Amino acid sequence: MKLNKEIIGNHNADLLSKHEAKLQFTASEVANAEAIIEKLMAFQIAIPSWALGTGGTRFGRFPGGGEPRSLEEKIEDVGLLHKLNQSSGAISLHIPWDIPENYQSIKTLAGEHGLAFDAVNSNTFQDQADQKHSYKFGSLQNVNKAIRKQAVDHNIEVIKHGVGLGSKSLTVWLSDGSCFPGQLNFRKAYQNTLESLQEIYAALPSDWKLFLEYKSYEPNFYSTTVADWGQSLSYVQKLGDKASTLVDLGHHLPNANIEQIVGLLLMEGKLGGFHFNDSKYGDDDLTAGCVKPYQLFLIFNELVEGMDARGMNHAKDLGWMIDASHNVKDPLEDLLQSVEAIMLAYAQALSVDRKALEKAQEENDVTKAQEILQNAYRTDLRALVAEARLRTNGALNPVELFRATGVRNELIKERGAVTVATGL
Ligand code: LRH
Ligand code: MN
Repeated sequence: MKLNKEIIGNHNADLLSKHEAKLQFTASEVANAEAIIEKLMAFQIAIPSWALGTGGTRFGRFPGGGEPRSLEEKIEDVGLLHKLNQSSGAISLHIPWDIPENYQSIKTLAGEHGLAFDAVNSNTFQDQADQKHSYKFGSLQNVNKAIRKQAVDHNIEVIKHGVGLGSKSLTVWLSDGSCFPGQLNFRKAYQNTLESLQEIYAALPSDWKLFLEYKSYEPNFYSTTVADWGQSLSYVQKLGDKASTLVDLGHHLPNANIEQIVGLLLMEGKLGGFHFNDSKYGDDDLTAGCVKPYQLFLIFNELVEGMDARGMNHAKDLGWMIDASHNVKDPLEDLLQSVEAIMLAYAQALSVDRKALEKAQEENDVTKAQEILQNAYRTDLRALVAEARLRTNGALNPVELFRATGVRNELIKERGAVTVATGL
């Protein structure tokens, strides 16, 4: 399905006058509109290869049709998202769901779509058909050394695939833990996991990073061996400079203050990246910003403040990735909305008057500090995000154009109504 420059150009021409009126008004509301647009144009968010099909739960899965049947078709779908919003310039693969058979042809295809390869993800939370040992009782934590070795070898295999594709980071999420009190010796599980991670760390190329993703529960429901930011930080501080913590927004216990966690991990120099999504209850993997948009803004507020305090490059120095699962929506529409919500939260955080906020904080002027943040959040900056797309030949309204061009119907004609994409 080729969405070409002409189709996007005609779409933008129809919306241009209304856009320019909104842009002019927004620019009058915000001191640094131009600088914000520049930052947005440089900001790229990686799309998870495992979220291009319909997700499901143990209670059911309702496939929508036209789903990608191969890694090549997944790259085409991410290429299509990137053509629409010019902010999805990378894909994050999950092994073995997306093993690249031929690195060169996959790299060439990704290049044709303007895509890079972000972090590669290992998978020691499922047993593969040809696997010698089961991960039923964990992988890197397992009491059985042969099972730990199998999991370490898998992660080293994943690094190899990443090197072949030009990726520069490995994300390790461990479902390891226990379901009942007494089942696990927490100290031994930690030691086994650390030793195993040290073997994986030793296999990292010199210019690579290792992201250790924590999660409070599921699939284990009593303890998780990398359960929260403190435990992840404890591991990555022992591993070394190439290791840092990955924050998946859905992996926290209810009411956790994620923006504070982000601020402190940045301060420690151990924040590696994100899996953006949203949730109301557990690891719901919903569209970013769809339930707690103010929290997403507050997270970016900590990111802008903390990254500027360390002189970090916003676009390059952290891993910006989505991790979502789509049970009732078109996966591509859902991902377009997630990118939009993330770009908007970033734009709002960039519009915060940092000097005024710092002054209010130093004077304990709580109301003033709150007013500064809430004004930024309550100022509609969608025209700046749209302008960044327009200047990079993206669509002014990606979801509207996706629908208007009937992309999903085209994909169903091309791929069939009952196709299942590998992933969750
Ligand atoms: C675990 C997780 C992890 C992935 C998986 C697909 O919940 O967030 O990042 O490996 O989802
Ligand atoms: Mn995740």
